Amino acid sequence: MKRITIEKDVLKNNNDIAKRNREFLKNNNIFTINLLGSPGAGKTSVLEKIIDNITLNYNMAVIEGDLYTTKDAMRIEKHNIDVLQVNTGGACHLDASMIQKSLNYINTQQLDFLVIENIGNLVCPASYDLSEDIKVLVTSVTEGNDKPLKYPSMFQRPSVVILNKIDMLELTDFDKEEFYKDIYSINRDIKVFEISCRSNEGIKELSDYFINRIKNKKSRQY
Ligand SMILES: Nc1nc2c(ncn2[C@@H]2O[C@H](COP(=O)(O)OP(=O)(O)O)[C@@H](O)[C@H]2O)c(=O)[nH]1
Ligand SMILES: [Mg+2]
Repeated sequence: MKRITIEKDVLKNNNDIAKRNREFLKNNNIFTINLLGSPGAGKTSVLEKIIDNITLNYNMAVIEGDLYTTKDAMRIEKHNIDVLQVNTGGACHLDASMIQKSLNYINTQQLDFLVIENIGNLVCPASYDLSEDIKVLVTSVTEGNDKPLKYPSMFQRPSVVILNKIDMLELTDFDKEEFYKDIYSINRDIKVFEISCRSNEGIKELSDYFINRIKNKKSRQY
């Protein structure tokens, strides 16, 4: 029987490019996150909330992944930071070669913090290394607390989970106890921030966390 394993080859190629990007980002001390989550979880809203806190002292840029539109990039642009829209034309995730190209269009000279908002999807983006320092997953109470066990690879790899729309908790049957039990059963070291982009709960703590990570990267303590 003839057989080829395409996914492995694709991922190896991706990892090779990601390695080169990572070297560049490391040499320039740019703390980079890969922001993941389902459509509507609040990825762009979280960015809109933290940008002002971060840019008080640091330079930030955003790569916005989307299938076809520039809607998210237009939201970020209003905050006067460097933003680049990457349209995948239907592909369900970003890959390292897209980031490699994007880096040519971003002013990386004085850049401290790079956010890559991935395509909204709880499956494919988990496998692709985009040369980030950490993966950050945004999930929200309106999605239900069963997502960690239903999409374990999405919860296994991130260092940080943002539980968004906490303002809606009372309106849903979201079971926090079960959620925490499930995510820690998948990833014991995961850090969780409960936030609301509506009431601003937890936004300061989340911003401070990123600021600390930016500082550590600059002093090369990772
Ligand atoms: N009630 C509530 N709505 C939110 C919150 N965060 C985002 N939303 C809404 O959720 C929808 C999707 O948000 P968006 O940031 O576009 O999600 P993305 O697709 O993950 O980037 C928008 O209508 C937001 O206004 C929140 O904390 N509370
Ligand atoms: Mg978005």
